[in-house]
Amino acid sequence: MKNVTVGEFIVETQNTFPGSSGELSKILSAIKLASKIVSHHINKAGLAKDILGSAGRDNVQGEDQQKLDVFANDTFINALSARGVICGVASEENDSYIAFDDKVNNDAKYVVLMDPLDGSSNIDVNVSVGTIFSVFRRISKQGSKVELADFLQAGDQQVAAGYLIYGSSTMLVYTTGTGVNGFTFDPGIGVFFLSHPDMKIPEDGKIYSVNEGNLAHFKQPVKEFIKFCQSEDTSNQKEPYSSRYIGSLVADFHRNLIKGGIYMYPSTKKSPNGKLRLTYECSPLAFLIEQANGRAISESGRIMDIVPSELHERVPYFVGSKNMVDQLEQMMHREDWKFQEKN
Ligand code: P6P
Repeated sequence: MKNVTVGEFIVETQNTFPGSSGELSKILSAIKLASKIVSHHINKAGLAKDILGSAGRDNVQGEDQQKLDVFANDTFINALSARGVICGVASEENDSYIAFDDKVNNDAKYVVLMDPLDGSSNIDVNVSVGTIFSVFRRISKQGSKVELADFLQAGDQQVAAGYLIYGSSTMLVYTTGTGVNGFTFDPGIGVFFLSHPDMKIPEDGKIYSVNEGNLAHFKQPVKEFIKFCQSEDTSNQKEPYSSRYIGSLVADFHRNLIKGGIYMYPSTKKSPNGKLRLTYECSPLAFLIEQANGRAISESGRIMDIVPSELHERVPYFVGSKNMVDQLEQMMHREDWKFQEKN
């Protein structure tokens, strides 16, 4: 499919999405619209001082909310509430979920969870940032107000997931469960074109992404795996892997998806359950990576099997090339290093 826009692609693949009357296209058109607005503001952030820096308050994570975080959050929420296909949204920036409690939206079948601007502290230093989103079919009664349970479903119940990366170009990468496709935004005509059809992560990789400043606090299997990544073994033609970590999950994830590699955010002393949030960071990226023949695990097993206990639950996170995640998982299960079961 040459020069296919994401809109044309959705129509051509609509039958893969559980929902007949174009719900996916309406959900993704809301996301597309919001992402174009956010991308435009990010790209001029260096010029317009009024949207740089802190919004002067903390979010539910206790993290200093950047002005663009707030702007991105509002932009995506407004776009998603305007099409009558979403009955509620949960966001990293909001303590609780937001119910779109009106007749039209209460009749909607889907909910969206999102991190509207992950890695936003990197904007001031011009590092790529991203938006991560996850779509579930509601489990509460259609026609009623959305409920918390709609947002606390295991990752393998997702019907769609994806991310925007606002980098040297803006890209939309998403899945509806039949593979992963990437679309690059052409700002000249305001359209996303299919640029990365049927994305698959290489089974092996030679890149590991982790904040090695926390090494002292990692559990033994993680330390051993990192030591393996750094090792040289001429008899097995093993050379040291490259360490690539830019402190922006979507950017690290996107590079590893294309080149192969593993991203790790293990439990640390400061973040005993890891730093990343299960519902709107780890689960959607886990759906994508499994659709691209990769793997995503926590210290207690497959990410997509975990049923969230609360919206902002954090989990240790290891995601990327199948063989690299397999190797780390084998190390985790060695008897002498049995991880303490999550209590
Ligand atoms: P650290 C950004 O705040 C983020 O959530 C991810 O995008 C990124 O990978 C990670 O945290 C960086 O965390 O503790 O290494 O600075």
